[in-house]
Amino acid sequence: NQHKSALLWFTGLSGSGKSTLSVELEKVLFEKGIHTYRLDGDNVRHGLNKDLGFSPNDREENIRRIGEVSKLMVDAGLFTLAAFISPFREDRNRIRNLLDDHEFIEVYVQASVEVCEQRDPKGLYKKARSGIIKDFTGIDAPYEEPANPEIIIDSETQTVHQSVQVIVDYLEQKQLI
Ligand code: GGZ
Repeated sequence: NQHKSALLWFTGLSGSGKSTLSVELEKVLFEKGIHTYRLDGDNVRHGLNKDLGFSPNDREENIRRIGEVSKLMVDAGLFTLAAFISPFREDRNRIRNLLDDHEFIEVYVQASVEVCEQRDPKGLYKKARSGIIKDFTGIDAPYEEPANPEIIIDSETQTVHQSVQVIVDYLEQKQLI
């Protein structure tokens, strides 16, 4: 199966659906015989980046390291899926500049704070509201929307299945898969 390697970068608020979407997309890519690797908080913040918290500096360093690792993975020929809040536009653009044109695909998983807070799958918004967690993105820490993402997913109204299809269509149209 011929495919180019690329980095799909999912950005959005906690609870917007980044991880879910990347997991489901990975299944579809696997079925197509595409070699993928998925990076998210669960396999990065507990290992490589376990020294980092959620201050602006630590988030910047978190994203910087993940960008460098992602570049290595793309160089190794992997279709890499990275799902991180990555709240700062400049940090995301730095990763874009690390990669060749067409290798970096920014996927903005869009859902309002209100909707994410209603979902609150891990109860983190509740903790942020009550002050148990400080510097929580969307509550008392900023999120900068992408200015020109390759793909925008409306996770408030689209199903996961529909959203995966939007991404697959994009990749096929760009002849990346
Ligand atoms: C935002 C936090 C925070 C704070 C813990 N702010 O929904 P989750 O739980 O599973 O995903 C969130 C994850 C964010 O880690 P990232 O590495 O993606 O963040 S960043 O790109 O900004 O570096 C959330 C949990 O960690 N979490 N504290 N204060 N999210």
